[in-house]
Amino acid sequence: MSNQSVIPPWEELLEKSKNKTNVKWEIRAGQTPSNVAISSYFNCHSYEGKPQVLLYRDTNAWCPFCERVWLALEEKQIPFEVELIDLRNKPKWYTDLVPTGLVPAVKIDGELVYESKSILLSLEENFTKHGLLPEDKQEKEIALEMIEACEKGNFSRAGYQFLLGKPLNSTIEDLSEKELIAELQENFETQLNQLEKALEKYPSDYFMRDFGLVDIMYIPSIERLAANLPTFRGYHLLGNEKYPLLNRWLKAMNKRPNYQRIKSDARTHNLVMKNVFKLEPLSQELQVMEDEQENNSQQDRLEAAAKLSDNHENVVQDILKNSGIKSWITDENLEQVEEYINLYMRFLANQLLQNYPIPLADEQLMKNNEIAVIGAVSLSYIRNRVCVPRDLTAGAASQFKEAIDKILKCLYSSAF
Ligand SMILES: N[C@@H](CCC(=O)N[C@@H](CS)C(=O)NCC(=O)O)C(=O)O
Repeated sequence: MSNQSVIPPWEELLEKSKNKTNVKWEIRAGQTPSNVAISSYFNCHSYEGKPQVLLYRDTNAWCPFCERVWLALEEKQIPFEVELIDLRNKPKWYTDLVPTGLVPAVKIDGELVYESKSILLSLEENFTKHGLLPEDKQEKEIALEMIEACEKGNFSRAGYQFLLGKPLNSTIEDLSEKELIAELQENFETQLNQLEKALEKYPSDYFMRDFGLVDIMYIPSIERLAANLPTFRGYHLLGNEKYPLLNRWLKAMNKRPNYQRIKSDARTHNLVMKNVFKLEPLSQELQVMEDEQENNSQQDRLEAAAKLSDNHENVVQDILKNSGIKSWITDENLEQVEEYINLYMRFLANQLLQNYPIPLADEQLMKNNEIAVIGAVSLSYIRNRVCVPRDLTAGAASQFKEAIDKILKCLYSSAF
């Protein structure tokens, strides 16, 4: 094939992108997910021996409680290993180990700690560097009270009751659906007002004088509600003028590189709600308002290019197996189709790397209908499949989708 001149081989794509990206991951051949993020501590420090911390978290990285611990570990620059637990099929050794059977759990120097709040406090105790609690005694007391209040769950309970449109524990009888939603909205707004008041206390963007555990406790539920409420309830937290300090806080959180690295995106949160929790979106358009990504598009593109290059074998097999392509090809042309999928993935990795205004590929790839249809299906499939931050960080995923859209646009205008 003559495309070699236009699209570099995988080795070159990987070399060009991997060395320049700040994100590190581990490839897990034959497993799901096929790549997993590793402690960013390893990016900047050489480390010998076993890290002191082992984090048990959910396979998909959807768990809000795991997100707390993951963020704290990154903010405190603690090197850690990760063991993924499949929540739909929890291994017996895990339920034997952890009394609640829930994630997250950690081992710190071999000692088990579980429950996200206890883990956060235990990390503070064991790793004093990059402290996440105020040094001042009185302020520390206030922070601990706020952590307790968050742990009690009144805020997230009110948010999820409003999102789901039903009280979780009690029943409010004799109300029409409209009245019930109005009541649940009022409950939630009472909680939001309390957060707004709490954010007023210190002259900073955060709950306390500096970023810390209180912010870490709250961010996973607020991140999810900010994504889900517009889509499933038509209610916006982002940009809501009633909550300027909460919006300022979210902006400040989004500026933190460690948070950018571990957060999910609105699209993934909405897909989880729709597909796993079977919530009906208000419109076909799932994503109503995307939260802010810190603009670091070159780094994000490099991450996406590098992960795709490193993981291309798994990606190609995933497309072949799950995109539907297999149902309309024969055994005789399987190898050829696999080669084309591979080529389109290289085309995508190269586009991410080069950021061409008009994606550059061999004529055959763009203009031959039979070949282009393989590209269109493959690209559309992985565009919709990407799960944040399981497969890519939020910023990298948005660059990934942007590059795919550019290629698809060219494919449709030249081939079909
Ligand atoms: N209070 C716990 C809650 C942890 C939790 O509910 N984890 C969920 C995942 S989001 C879980 O492990 N679910 C599995 C199950 O219920 O069996 C904490 O803060 O760590």
